[in-house]
Amino acid sequence: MAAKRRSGPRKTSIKRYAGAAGGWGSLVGIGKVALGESTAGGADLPVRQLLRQNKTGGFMCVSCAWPKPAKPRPAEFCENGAKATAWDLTPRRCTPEFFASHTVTELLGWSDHDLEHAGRLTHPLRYDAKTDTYLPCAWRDAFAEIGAELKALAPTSVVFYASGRASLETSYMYALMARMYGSQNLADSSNMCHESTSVGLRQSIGSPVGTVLLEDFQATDCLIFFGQNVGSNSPRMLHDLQAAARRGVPIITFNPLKERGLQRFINPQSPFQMLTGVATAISSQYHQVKAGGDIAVIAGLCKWLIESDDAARAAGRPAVLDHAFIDEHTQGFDAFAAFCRQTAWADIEAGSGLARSDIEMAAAAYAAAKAAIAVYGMGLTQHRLGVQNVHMVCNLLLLKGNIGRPGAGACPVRGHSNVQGQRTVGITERPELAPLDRLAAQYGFEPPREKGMATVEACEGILSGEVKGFIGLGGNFVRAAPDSGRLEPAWRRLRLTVQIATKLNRSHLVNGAVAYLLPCLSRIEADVQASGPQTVSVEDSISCIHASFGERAPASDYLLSEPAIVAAIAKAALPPNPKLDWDAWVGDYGQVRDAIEATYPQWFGRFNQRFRQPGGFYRGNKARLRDFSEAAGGKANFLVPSALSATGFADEADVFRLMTLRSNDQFNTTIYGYEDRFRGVSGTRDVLFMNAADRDHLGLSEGQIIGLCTVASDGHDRRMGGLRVTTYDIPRGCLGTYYPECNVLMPLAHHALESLTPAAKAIPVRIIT
Ligand SMILES: Nc1nc2c(c(=O)[nH]1)N[C@H]1C(S)=C(S)[C@@H](COP(=O)(O)OP(=O)(O)OC[C@H]3O[C@@H](n4cnc5c(=O)[nH]c(N)nc54)[C@H](O)[C@@H]3O)O[C@H]1N2
Ligand SMILES: Nc1nc2c(c(=O)[nH]1)N[C@H]1C(S)=C(S)[C@@H](COP(=O)(O)OP(=O)(O)OC[C@H]3O[C@@H](n4cnc5c(=O)[nH]c(N)nc54)[C@H](O)[C@@H]3O)O[C@H]1N2
Ligand SMILES: [Mo]
Repeated sequence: MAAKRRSGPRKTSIKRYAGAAGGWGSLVGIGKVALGESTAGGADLPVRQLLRQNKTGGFMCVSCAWPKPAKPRPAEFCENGAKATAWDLTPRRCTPEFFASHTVTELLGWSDHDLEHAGRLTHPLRYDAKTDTYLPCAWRDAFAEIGAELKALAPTSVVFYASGRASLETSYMYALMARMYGSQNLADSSNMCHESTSVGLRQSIGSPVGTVLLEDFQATDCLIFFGQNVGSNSPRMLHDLQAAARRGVPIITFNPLKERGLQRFINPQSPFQMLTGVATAISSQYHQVKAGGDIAVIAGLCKWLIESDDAARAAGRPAVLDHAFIDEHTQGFDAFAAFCRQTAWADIEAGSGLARSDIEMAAAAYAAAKAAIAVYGMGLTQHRLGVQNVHMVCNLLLLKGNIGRPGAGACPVRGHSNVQGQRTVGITERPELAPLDRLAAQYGFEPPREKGMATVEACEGILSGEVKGFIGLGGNFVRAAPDSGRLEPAWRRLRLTVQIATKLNRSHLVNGAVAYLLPCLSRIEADVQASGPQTVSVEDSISCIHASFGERAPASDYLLSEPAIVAAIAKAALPPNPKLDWDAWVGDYGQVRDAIEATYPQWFGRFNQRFRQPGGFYRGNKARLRDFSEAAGGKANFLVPSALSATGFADEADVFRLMTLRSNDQFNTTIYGYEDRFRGVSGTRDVLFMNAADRDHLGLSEGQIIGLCTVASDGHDRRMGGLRVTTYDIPRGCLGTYYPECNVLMPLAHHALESLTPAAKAIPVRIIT
């Protein structure tokens, strides 16, 4: 199943990287992608576009969702944001001639990198089984056939997937179209990502999203990081961390790997740092917790806080916990405190892989801080007990009243640039999370009321045959989802696959009987409609909503905007509706924003007037105001975990916890290149990071090529080979390799309880030689 590489051999090297995050290395990294892209067609480096990135009046970066400050730096982009821009603005084109000379079967042998490297898609395409190629078609014919196919299918058998990049306007239209059609199967990339946050944070504090703003990073006294790789995945945050570190704020990191961005940073915008090479140390404490060990760690932190508080109060010293907050705003404290007191340090040490003294040191730093922020990412959410990981973060914050005051709060770092916003405007399979009554009144239709399919359920439906049609608004579903080895053959039994995309990827090649590939504008490009040039909007990781204006000439004259494509499919599949004029919406996205405002007046008041404001407008958050009325029982909840290990499987001899990782040279399934500079890996992605003691115990040698097989009892054989043993500073019993190549190993059923987030950070595997 692993795709072969088409591009020529690369020089492979694995060595320790001594540099800091940022610095000259980041400029070289930008240069490689930007030059690589521009030399293809002789175009200029996209410098003008980079200087418009994340600025008022400019466009919002298509890479991560980290907030865009009201007062941007001269260059408000990072290495990876610049790569994402260069990747979209490439002069390479993936034309009908390209498809005429490569069959789909041949392209299935190409790597993820080579497929996207073919350039921007230029024409609408329809799969032709006779020639096994994609052939160009007219937009009109494409929409007519898609509409007819959708009409013939049962609405509940069609999945409407969205990857988190599409704008608020497009996402609102897309969700509305799906519901008017009769499907609540609004699966989203966030199902594979921060769904554990959406579920867990809501249960703990009543808010599905984080509670901090950028200004809190300036006011905080302590930052705790769990499982988020800032240097690769949200590098602009390094500026906020650097400022905090310089103020002497303790930054305490829990991560199995020593990630470079969490260790030290050279600000590329500081001439002093660039010339002297003097880096800012980021983490003041770095604890290499075992994968899946965070519940144990946080139980230890809380145990120390609670027992220190007991002792302090008994001795008449000031309390360690914020009792006033706990009494007024929370429930469940006694049960949680009892759990922490009962949990033995030996179990905490065994579960976390850390020494008691290290956990105590972290707890003492947290206890001393007046205000603390907990930052976290996939290292917490992508576990069998991922939702409980999130509960534990909240428990820790609640003990000291660290929610709803300056410098304090929960900060889940979102992935795709508008993934949080897509949920805000209705992309959800859960009926209780969408304002269905309001939609019914606004548009005069009866929306589906039953729960739809999230990503994992969509995969189950594809495997069982229940799902017959799939529309993808961006993304690379087959590659990003678990169990890709089982999914791919099942996928081919689909009747209809429609992919709205900017670049070619593997999901487009594993097609249904009737298959369309519909190319769209990138957000960086000019989008001119009947009323003139259009602006779209996105919501960042801290719930601020920004305007994004593209001005670059489109990659091809045949491209349509995402709203135009969604509207055309809606018109073809749905009966006319006197209350909704899709053409008027496409002609003027301001009208879509008015419609969003009408559906969500609590967040989007005066949307069109406010959305160009520098720094975006904040749509508010009740938990931030210490209003926990939306949590069960109307108060913030201390929640007791069901186990100390988040992995969901018992430890067994020679069974490892496999973490699936991102390199510094990829955005999810988009592989820019083969340089994971921070981890010292160059020229290859086929590596298996492992501890030297584990390597020796198994009698393996550095560089040896081995394979992995998944430990599962469902009768499916999941294995991959060709991985190079790479000795690494990683806790014993843990392994690391790159996603998405390894997704063949991830069983569909191995997902977080309740949130169904695939448990990609601890897959039980054995090494095979
Ligand atoms: N350049 C770039 N930027 C991106 C992306 C990208 O691929 N490339 N992807 C975007 C998307 S969609 C997302 S969701 C985010 C993802 O960004 P992150 O949330 O940073 O996700 P990952 O890189 O998957 O891994 C997170 C970290 O978790 C650690 N980890 C693994 N297991 C555990 C554990 O059990 N406990 C703890 N404490 N740590 C653990 C890993 O070592 C790693 O450092 O980034 C977004 N931004
Ligand atoms: N093993 C493992 N699996 C994982 C993860 C992991 O850590 N480990 N992470 C999970 C996470 S956090 C996520 S978010 C998912 C990601 O899953 P997806 O969001 O489905 O995947 P991406 O790789 O982000 O999608 C890339 C494709 O999007 C298309 N695209 C890019 N820009 C645009 C645009 O502007 N418009 C449109 N219409 N299309 C565009 C391009 O065709 C490109 O090929 O993967 C998940 N899978
Ligand atoms: Mo994500």
